[in-house]
Amino acid sequence: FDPAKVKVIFVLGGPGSGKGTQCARLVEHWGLVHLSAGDLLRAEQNREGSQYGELIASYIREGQIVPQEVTIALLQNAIQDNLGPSGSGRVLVDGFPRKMDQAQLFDSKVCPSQFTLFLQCTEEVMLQRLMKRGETSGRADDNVESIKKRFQTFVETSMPVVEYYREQDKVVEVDSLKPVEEVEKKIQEALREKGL
Ligand code: UP5
Ligand code: MG
Repeated sequence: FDPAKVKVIFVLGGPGSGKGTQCARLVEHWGLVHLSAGDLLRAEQNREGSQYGELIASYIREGQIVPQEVTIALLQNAIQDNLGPSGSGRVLVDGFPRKMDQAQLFDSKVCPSQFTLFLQCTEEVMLQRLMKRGETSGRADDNVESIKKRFQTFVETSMPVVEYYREQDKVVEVDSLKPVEEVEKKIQEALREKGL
């Protein structure tokens, strides 16, 4: 696809900060395309004949970041498949990039991002939300052991990406401790401000 016709917004935040919830709302009210890197990886894991199934499963359970070439290829295909007939689109990329190598490769080789939406939340609240969700989600990483590892990876590996974009003045930060509707309102204001 032609990167000049595509607007990419990264959505970052700790595990359980509300990325998926907020992206779903933006799809409904703004007609944006929502691609969750985690969802794409889980789908690939379950795809019959995938050579990456076991690799993805073990990285996700351990809260580690799957090697970037796998995730970037999945995202690239998904963007391509979700663009309008003219090849243009506005895409929320949820839960990516969460490691510096992914950020640099995506921006330089796939499509430079417009900005990053960062959902700020506390570990205490995120843990509560994920444990609750784990009662029904069926996700292999919604248990205390995996959640702790995901938190650690987020702090050590993914926060540097947020800081990298912050230094470039490309981060919009929203407090996601607030109720879903309030968070959404703040995000909408930010998108308007960015002329989206
Ligand atoms: N909830 C949401 N917002 C709320 C609010 N404001 N008030 C009260 N409750 C709220 O929300 C989580 C729960 O909280 C839900 O029950 C929701 O109702 C409630 P959700 O919107 O699902 O949060 P989200 O941030 O999307 O949480 P998720 O668990 O999806 O975050 P992760 O970042 O951990 O998961 P992801 O799927 O992105 O990644 C999973 C794994 O995939 C990673 O750990 C990693 O191993 C792998 N991965 C890679 O390797 N590379 C990548 O690039 C991406 C993922
Ligand atoms: Mg999610």
